Amino acid sequence: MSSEPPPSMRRPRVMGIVNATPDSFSDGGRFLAPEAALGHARRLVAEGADMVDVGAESTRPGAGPVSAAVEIGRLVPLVAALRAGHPAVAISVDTMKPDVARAAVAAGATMWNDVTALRHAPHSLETAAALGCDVVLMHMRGEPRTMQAAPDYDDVVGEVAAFLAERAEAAMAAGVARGRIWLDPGIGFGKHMTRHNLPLLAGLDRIVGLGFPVLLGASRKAFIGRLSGDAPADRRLGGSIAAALAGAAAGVAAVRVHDVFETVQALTLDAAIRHAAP
Ligand code: HH2
Repeated sequence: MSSEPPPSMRRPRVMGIVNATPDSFSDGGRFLAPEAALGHARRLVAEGADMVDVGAESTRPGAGPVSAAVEIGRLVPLVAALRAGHPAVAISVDTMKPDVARAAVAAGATMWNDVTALRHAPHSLETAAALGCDVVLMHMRGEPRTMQAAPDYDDVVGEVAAFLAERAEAAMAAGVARGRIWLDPGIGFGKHMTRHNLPLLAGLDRIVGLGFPVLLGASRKAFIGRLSGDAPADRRLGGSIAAALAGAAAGVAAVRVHDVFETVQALTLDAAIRHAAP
């Protein structure tokens, strides 16, 4: 008998977040020390993470920039140790710098998660093609420092979808294999808390309809706090799970989350209930 679950039991993969940064919005400073970051990554794998996303530069609005050398110094030992201990886990590196992506892939990362959709450096596109790893192209309006200054759209879902389709074309034209490309609507990146993030979550099926695997990152983001009495980042688990379930209903391929155990549980139950439907 095949161990592959039936289609109705399939759930999005869960990507656990490891921020080796002093200033990330929900866990800044907790995992900056190399042992703390590695311990956290191992815990996420033990809790059921299918993928781990490691980052060393916060994209929080107003966060300070980090040099490539500092990012590489934080990420490479972490990726190498994680790869050595967990040969099967997918390791994603959250960076906008091609030199950092190259060093992380050499150390064992399998995915480049770029919040600028390969627009940050002139050689981003060709580096992604040369590395041959999976690549996440995320939508962002503006740049992290200024992106939350009055973002405006006529049709947020249509504009995000058009941007992602254009970036996928650009990546393929530069030599990135179609099968390596993931898309991400960039919840919270140059989006009004509720006027843009909520329609994007409601319209995820249109992003999925572009024909690439979609990654959704809504975990603990500010719009969840805004909708729940300004709850702080560590009290946004319920809303984060609601967003992950919306992603599952729309057919996203993976969700990027801080709370791996609880998200795996929710998505597994969701899939099991749909499978049991008479
Ligand atoms: N969100 C954050 C960072 N990277 N990458 C993708 N592909 N999608 C996202 O939604 C996304 C991302 C922001 O969250 P976090 O890593 O928790 O915080 P910070 O950027 O402050 O490190």
